[in-house]
Amino acid sequence: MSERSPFVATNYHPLPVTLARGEGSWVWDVDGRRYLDLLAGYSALNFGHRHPALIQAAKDQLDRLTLTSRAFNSANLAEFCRRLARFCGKEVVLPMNTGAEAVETGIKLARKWGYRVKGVPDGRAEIIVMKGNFHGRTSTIVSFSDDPDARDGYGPYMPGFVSVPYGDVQAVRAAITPHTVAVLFEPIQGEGGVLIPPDGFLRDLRGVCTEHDVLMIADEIQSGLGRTGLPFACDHEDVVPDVYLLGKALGGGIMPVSAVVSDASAMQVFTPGTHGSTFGGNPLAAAIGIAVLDLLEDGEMLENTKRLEPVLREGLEALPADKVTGVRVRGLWAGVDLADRTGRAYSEGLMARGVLCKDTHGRTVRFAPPLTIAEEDLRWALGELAAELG
Ligand code: IF1
Repeated sequence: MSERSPFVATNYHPLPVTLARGEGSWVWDVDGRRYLDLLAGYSALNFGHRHPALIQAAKDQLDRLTLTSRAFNSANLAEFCRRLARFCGKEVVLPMNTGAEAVETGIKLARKWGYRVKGVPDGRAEIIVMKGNFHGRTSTIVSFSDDPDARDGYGPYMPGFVSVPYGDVQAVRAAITPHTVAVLFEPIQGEGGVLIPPDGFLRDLRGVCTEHDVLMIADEIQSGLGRTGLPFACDHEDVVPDVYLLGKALGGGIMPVSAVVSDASAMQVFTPGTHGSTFGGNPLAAAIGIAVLDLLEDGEMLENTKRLEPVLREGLEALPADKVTGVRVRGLWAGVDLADRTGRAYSEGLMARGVLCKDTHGRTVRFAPPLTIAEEDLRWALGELAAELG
């Protein structure tokens, strides 16, 4: 039961598996076969499938109120924003839905801040981005992608972005002009293959942004909310960006919930009517978001991630050296470069063994299990990874 349907648009090429049920780190296909989910919805399922506390929070809210629109206040929006701001060490939260919307909101914030606060001449704002980035699929965002699949055929492209090599702070410095309003970056590049920048990059970038009065905008949509064993990937260098972009796991794997989080000095550029969303910050999203923050603040999730990181690393580093040319691990997030096959072929082989993961860019495969994964399940999967390499 895995045929393609002619009714489903062909913008994806999924593995030939059709899932019907999930619980924790495991999913079942329509024939009842069980798989360990080592992709976890690209980190949207950081707490696993149907975490009981998240499902309960959603069910309770479904029985009260689901949507108000922002034309009216809802009881738990303020609480969600207060909790998320505190979690981020920031002052103000602007809720949206998808990651791409959070990125778009960050771009709008940076431009308007540039014109209204920094004094950049209207229409001239520049934003520095990194080569190999992935920030979403809108026509503006793909304008500064260098992945031909994501970008080609969608012009005319949005101007105002300057791209520099990832992890190269000198290149950032050289690209800054009086019109630069922001640097938008992923603290770890997910689609790039879980690329970790050189030590000190985040700290140096923080310094450059402060020195030149440029907003440091961290896209923590995939890297944040526990994936790396700390609340944010920026925490690994004790760096606090000016703006956090959050999504994926914020919705608990139940629905899209994203947010832009910053201090009031930047966020105040948004006045009534200048930005918004029908669904952003809706009561159901807020209830789930609060339950997600409860889980993150409880600490158990981060503990499990830190405890299992060495298990994942040692398991991947023990894979045969003639079959694996690169291994990158941070928290429960890994990219593995293969010598003799594509990531796709390897993912298909692993699927047949009951392990689900996803390729990226040809010979790379990435793993991002739920942060709740049991050690024995992870160890079993690592055995299958090795066996599949032969
Ligand atoms: C697809 C990748 C992952 C993201 C970062 C913003 C967004 C994403 C750092 C946009 C989204 C996705 C979306 C999904 C595949 C995927 C992905 F391979 F493309 F890079 F996760 F690794 N910033 N990532 O990673 O968030 O609007 O989707 O909610 O587009 O096929 P979104």
